[in-house]
Amino acid sequence: MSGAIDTRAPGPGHPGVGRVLVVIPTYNEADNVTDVVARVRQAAPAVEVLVVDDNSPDGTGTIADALADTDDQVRVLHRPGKEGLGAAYLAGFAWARERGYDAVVEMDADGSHAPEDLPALLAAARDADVVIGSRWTRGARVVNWPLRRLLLSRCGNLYARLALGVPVSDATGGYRVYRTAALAALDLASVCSQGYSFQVELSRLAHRAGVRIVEVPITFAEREHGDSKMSPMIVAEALWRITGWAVQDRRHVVRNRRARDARARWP
Ligand SMILES: Nc1nc2c(ncn2[C@@H]2O[C@H](COP(=O)(O)OP(=O)(O)OP(=O)(O)O)[C@@H](O)[C@H]2O)c(=O)[nH]1
Ligand SMILES: [Mg+2]
Repeated sequence: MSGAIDTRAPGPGHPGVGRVLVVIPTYNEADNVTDVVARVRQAAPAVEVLVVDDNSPDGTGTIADALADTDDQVRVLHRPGKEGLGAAYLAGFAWARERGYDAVVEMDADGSHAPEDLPALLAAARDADVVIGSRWTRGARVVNWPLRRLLLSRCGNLYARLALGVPVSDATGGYRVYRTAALAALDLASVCSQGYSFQVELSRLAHRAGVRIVEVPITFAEREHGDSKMSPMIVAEALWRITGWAVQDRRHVVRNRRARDARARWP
């Protein structure tokens, strides 16, 4: 399924949050997609799932189609080729908005984001606009991650916090709930990230829009099957984009201060 609006009956909705769509982007996740979808359906039976597959050469899209054929609460959005995590999520968000979902969840297909943590994230979404499943808040656990990945995540988060002033411990984390009303308040048309800077970009937009952001501790585990799509290019993209946003934000502050001073001189 891709372009046409699906007319199947909407699901019953998650208590206190409403209709929830869990968006799972996939690229070569044939060994993971069945398990992660089954675990989501088990952990939060009222939610619906959208697998967004970028024409994975390993046949992930066909496996996802078979899951959708046997479960009305699972759908698949097929895209013609690999365009990065950010583009896949934006397509999933648009799909959710067109169909009137109340909240969307971002979740990796590789098992790093435990579907069993989803009820806690959704419970927090009753009183928040954005819920970030955090690896770096009290009560969180990170399992089996090599030291270089731990350092990369810690340093990336420190840089994002210092450079952008985003008041969260895990601005790079990709396990999240967004209320669709809050997403509508973000300037998604301006989003340009492809890789994991997408998460930082949305954290910055949410902070600037003044929506309520809360963090919930999660257990994050290294993937057991398939290959990571993390690459030096993705790290480089995050570095130069965060630096660019920081410069932009500083210019904005300076412009505002000058305008305020000018107004004070000419009452
Ligand atoms: N549709 C789509 N999904 C993607 C693309 N790149 C990555 N993904 C998916 O996005 C999720 C996160 O990708 P990972 O490879 O796990 O990258 P990561 O979690 O940042 O890196 P690791 O921590 O090393 O696993 C997985 O479900 C991937 O299959 C893409 O270009 N298109
Ligand atoms: Mg991963």
